[in-house]
Order: sequence, then C-alpha cells, then structure tokens
Amino acid sequence: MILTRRGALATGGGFAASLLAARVGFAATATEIAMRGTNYGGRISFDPVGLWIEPGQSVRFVNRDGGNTHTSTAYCPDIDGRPLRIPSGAKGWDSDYLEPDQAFEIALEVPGVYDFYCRPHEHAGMVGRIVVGRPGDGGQWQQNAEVGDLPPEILAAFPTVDDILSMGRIAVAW
Ligand SMILES: [Cu+2]
Repeated sequence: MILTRRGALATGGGFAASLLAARVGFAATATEIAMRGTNYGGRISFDPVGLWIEPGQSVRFVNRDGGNTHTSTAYCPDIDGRPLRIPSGAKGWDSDYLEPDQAFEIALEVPGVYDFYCRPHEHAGMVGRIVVGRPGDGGQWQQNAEVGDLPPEILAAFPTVDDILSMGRIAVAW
C-alpha cells in the first residue's frame, strides 16, 4: 500500500509555523529527503541520496530549492515505461512537479530497493535510492535493477545498497 500526501508546507503561517508543524505533525512519522539545488542549477540532488527505512515507514520529499521545481518519480514500467527498479509487488509513485516548499509523502511497505529520479534533472544525475528492510528479512526483499538499463552516468549516481545498509543515510555535502 502506498499513501500519498502532497501540499505546501508553509501555508500562511510563515516559517516559524511551518517549523512547528514539522516538529509536531510530521517529524515522528516521516523521514525527509530534500530536493536541493544551487541557483541556475549548477548543482542539484536529492539529499540524502540514499536512505534506509523500516517497512511501513514514510518518506517525505520536500523541495528545499528556491530556484527550481523538482519531481520524485519511481522507476517502473507503469510510469513513462521506465525500467523496473522497485520491488515487483510495490506500486510506483510520481509526485508531479513540486514548487519550492511543496512536499510529497509516501509510505513504503514492500521490502526491497526503490530507485527514483527527478523528471527534469535525471540527466544531471538527480536520482536517489531508498532501501526498505534488510535482505533476508522474511524472504521478500527484492532489488530489481538490470545492469545497463540506464545510462552509465546515471547508474553511477546511485549509492550502493551495502553503503545504505551500513550507514542508514547517505548525505550530500553542500
Ligand atoms: Cu530536480
């Protein structure tokens, strides 16, 4: 099951109110993956680019880049005919374009590896990876990723599953 929630974080209350809402309403249930970029798009990435969560936990994508719109879009055949890079039993997601400060939230239930990209910036290596659970947990854990199904420069942008499992999150130095 995938739950989605999309909307602006700061609606009318300003920064302090949104910070309070983040602490009270969301922080305990969802882990944030920020969409970050420099002015004029010189550098751009998901941050963290790799994240480990327990099955059923939620991830919230938030556009923290004041100068660009971004998407979080799962690699799967159902969405634009892309290669399958999420577990077979899982449903893909597409946040649609998020304006600055907008967010999109999903809960991931099926154990395995979920690779995703940003529609306008995939070519610049704006991709990420979420690992749900651990290999061997319950025997369901899956990684669907064919070598060569994406261009080499994009494949090189994914952190390894081993690194995500050992570190929990792979932050990006800004
Ligand atoms: Cu982007």
